Amino acid sequence: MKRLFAVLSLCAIGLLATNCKKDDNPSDYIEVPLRDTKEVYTEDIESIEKYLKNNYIIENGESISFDSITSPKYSGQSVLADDPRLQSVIMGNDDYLAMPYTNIYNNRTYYNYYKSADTIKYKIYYLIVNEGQGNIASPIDSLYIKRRNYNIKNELSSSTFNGDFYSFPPTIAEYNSGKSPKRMYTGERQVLKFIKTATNITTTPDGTITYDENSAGRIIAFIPSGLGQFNEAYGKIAAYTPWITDITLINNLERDHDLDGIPSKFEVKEIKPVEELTIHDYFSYDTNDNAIPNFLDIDDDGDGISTKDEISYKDENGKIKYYSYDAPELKSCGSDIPRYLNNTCFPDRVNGEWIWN
Ligand SMILES: [Ca+2]
Ligand SMILES: [Ca+2]
Ligand SMILES: [Ca+2]
Repeated sequence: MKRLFAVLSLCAIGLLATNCKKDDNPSDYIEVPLRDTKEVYTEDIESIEKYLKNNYIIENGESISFDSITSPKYSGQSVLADDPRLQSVIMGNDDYLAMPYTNIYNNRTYYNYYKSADTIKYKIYYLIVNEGQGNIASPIDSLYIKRRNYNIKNELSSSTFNGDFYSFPPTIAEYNSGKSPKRMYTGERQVLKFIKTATNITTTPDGTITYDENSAGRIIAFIPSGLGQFNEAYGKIAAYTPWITDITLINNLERDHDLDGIPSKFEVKEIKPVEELTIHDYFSYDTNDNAIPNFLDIDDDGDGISTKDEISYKDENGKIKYYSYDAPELKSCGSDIPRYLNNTCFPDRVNGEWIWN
């Protein structure tokens, strides 16, 4: 990840000219020059294609592993490259880093976000083991998955046998709770659009998730390091090497990332009835052009009145309630644009309360 968001590091901001090395203090962090993204990708895709010609999949019910044709166990099985399920797709690097922070003056949480500078078009080979029968998850849903990752020597690097919960980006609620949800690499997240969640998902009081076992989508993908760890080794996956991921998608959870009362799925540029929404549809939708996309922005039109206040009203008992994002009441300024997206439509403040005329 370091490469993708180098702009964040002290190195990139202040010390680039000296390659982050300060001679007066030998304990200072020394940044190793990163390798060229394109050069690494060329190597990675070559390794993946070679891997696919020289390895085979072993499927034994739920259990899946990989082995080489040079292994003593090999007995003529077809290699992955000849598996009729093998497909490929070209993908950009759609990684984003969204970092919430709390403004000490008003104690509110805001986000900064950074987009990857990588422009390479990556080829991802993948194999759908099970399409799944539940939902297609949106790119910003939180996900409950099982995952096993391998290096291209078929060594298991990490495994979430019982499933794990991942958020992208982390929500304000998660941030405030002090928990840091796990984050999937972009290459893994992007291939999940090819499969669906499970059905009949229930959570028992002790937090165990149950679902119809055969209904969960499962995909295996062969991912170049540029869409993942790149220069940082983890587990048995070395820096600058591709990896194999075997993901079972169990559940998706829609979020309200900025807690402004509007579910993130409605804070998006356009509804594309045929095509699935992409991550860019969310991150590029920024009504007030303040470099914070609406789904992460607590004041979407930038008029100084938070979206949550703009959609609120008092019921007959004086209790504060909230209109739905598309309620006709929000078109109170005679425009079709709801008032939380219209910076020319704002209320008067009378005795500490917002009064809409
Ligand atoms: Ca929201
Ligand atoms: Ca918002
Ligand atoms: Ca506003």
